[in-house]
Amino acid sequence: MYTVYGSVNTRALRVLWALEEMQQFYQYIPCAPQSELARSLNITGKVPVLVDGDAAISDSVAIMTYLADKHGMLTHPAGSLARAKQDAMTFWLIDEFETPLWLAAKHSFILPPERRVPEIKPVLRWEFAQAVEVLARWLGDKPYLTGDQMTIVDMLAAHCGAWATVAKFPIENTQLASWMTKLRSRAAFTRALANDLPG
Ligand SMILES: N[C@@H](CCC(=O)N[C@@H](CS)C(=O)NCC(=O)O)C(=O)O
Repeated sequence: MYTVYGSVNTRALRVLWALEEMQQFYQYIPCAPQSELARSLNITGKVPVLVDGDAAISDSVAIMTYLADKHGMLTHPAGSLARAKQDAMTFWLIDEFETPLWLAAKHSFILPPERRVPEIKPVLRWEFAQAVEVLARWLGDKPYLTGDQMTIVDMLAAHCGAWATVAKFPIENTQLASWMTKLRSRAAFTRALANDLPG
């Protein structure tokens, strides 16, 4: 049985979504970043954390990759060329698509107020818009980023798309935006989100 620590308004949502897609049993424990609990599980105090047996694994992408490899789902096999391309896309998404969103969050509400530089935000919006266009070209007319098969890289992109909406970073490419919305309309995503509903 897996245990996920975090909350659906953090990158933990990616992990919950992956577990739902893979139809794995898990326990969900709400855990705020930098709480005592988060620090006891992860030296950085960040969430999400996945506990599997005696091991606590940090980093949403590391966790998704671990689960995908372990269950042989939502990934191309490790060691294949298709996987190398999937991984290249994953790292690009983190570098270029997620980073402007993360920096905007840092300079809005995460860094100590005296360290925030609000003037950076227009540059981050511009960088994000560039990345949107690259991602749209990468997707092209394919059903998924790596071809016909949905993988964790599609989920990562769609999760960042939801984050962008909340952060008011527009995804002006309508084809890409509707592709992301379709991914997020999957039943597994809805079930993952429901983890934080009352009752
Ligand atoms: N690369 C990590 C980033 C984790 C991360 O920064 N999580 C945020 C919540 S989404 C957090 O814990 N922030 C608190 C902090 O940075 O101190 C991942 O993908 O899990």
